[in-house]
Amino acid sequence: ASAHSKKITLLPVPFDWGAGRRGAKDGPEAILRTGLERKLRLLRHEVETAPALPEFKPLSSADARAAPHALKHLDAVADMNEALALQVSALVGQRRFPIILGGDHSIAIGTIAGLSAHYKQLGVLWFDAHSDLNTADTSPSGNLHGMSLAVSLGLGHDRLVKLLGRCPKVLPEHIVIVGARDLDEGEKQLIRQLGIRCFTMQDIDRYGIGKVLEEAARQLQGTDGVHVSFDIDSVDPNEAPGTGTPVPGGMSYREAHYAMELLQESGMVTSAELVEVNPSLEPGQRTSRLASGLLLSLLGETIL
Ligand code: HAR
Ligand code: MN
Ligand code: MN
Ligand code: MN
Repeated sequence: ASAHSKKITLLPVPFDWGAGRRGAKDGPEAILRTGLERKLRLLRHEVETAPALPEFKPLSSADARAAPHALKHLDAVADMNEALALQVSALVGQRRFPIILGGDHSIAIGTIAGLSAHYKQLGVLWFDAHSDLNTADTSPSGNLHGMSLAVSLGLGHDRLVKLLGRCPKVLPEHIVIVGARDLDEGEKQLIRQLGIRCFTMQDIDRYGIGKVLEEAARQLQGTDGVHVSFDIDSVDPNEAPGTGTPVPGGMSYREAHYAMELLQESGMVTSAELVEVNPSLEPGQRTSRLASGLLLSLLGETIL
């Protein structure tokens, strides 16, 4: 095995109660069907696919009452993330490189909680059309996948921010958002107030994705681990139509791949997750293939 070979564990998380519409729970299976495990082995990594996280569902009675609630399906989201955090923490403890396959973006709560048990200065690179920085007070939807980054900063319901004890899991100066183009008013205020580094699509237009990633890496100097949380809706809907909240004007196919290629070269990434692939929203496999391809670029696949 080469010097860069990793012990990778693919962890499927078939969960979509954090999103406004169902279907992302079938994302992990669709991504795995592309042959991701086999292709990662061709890159000389040691790879295992863990059993999928069990399905966590809202109790039907609680579900019925959930509609007016500002935090939809809180119990299911909290229970799932607690189980996920324990698994991710165990994997890092075994010196494995976790790749979490979602699932909607609320799973980042558990992933980051698990990582933060080992990385005291965790850096988070958040690729997303959105910033997922809402709280119960600012969320226009009550959907918890729009709040996961805020929760990781310690802002949100007690059951979520205190997972595994430590709060907050990550500091504002150790977060970089890339690809944003749909931010709610409360999210914009929080970004300014906390000074969070947020590279919007305009920044990518102006400076190019290469320069943006260079700046992102500079921002994350001094962290002891870097997690890539990749929401597939950061990519343009023409390339990634199979996702629940598509927003026009996203990263191109090559911009997204080049970002992953640069991160591979930097050697700074210690974990990754790929979320919001919803196979029910497209007839083919375009989006799951893209998702798989991006992870392969991040783990060392090159064109030549
Ligand atoms: N900002 C909106 C909300 O909070 C929509 C965000 C949810 N969509 C995502 N997250 N895919 O990145 O409801
Ligand atoms: Mn997201
Ligand atoms: Mn998003
Ligand atoms: Mn620092």
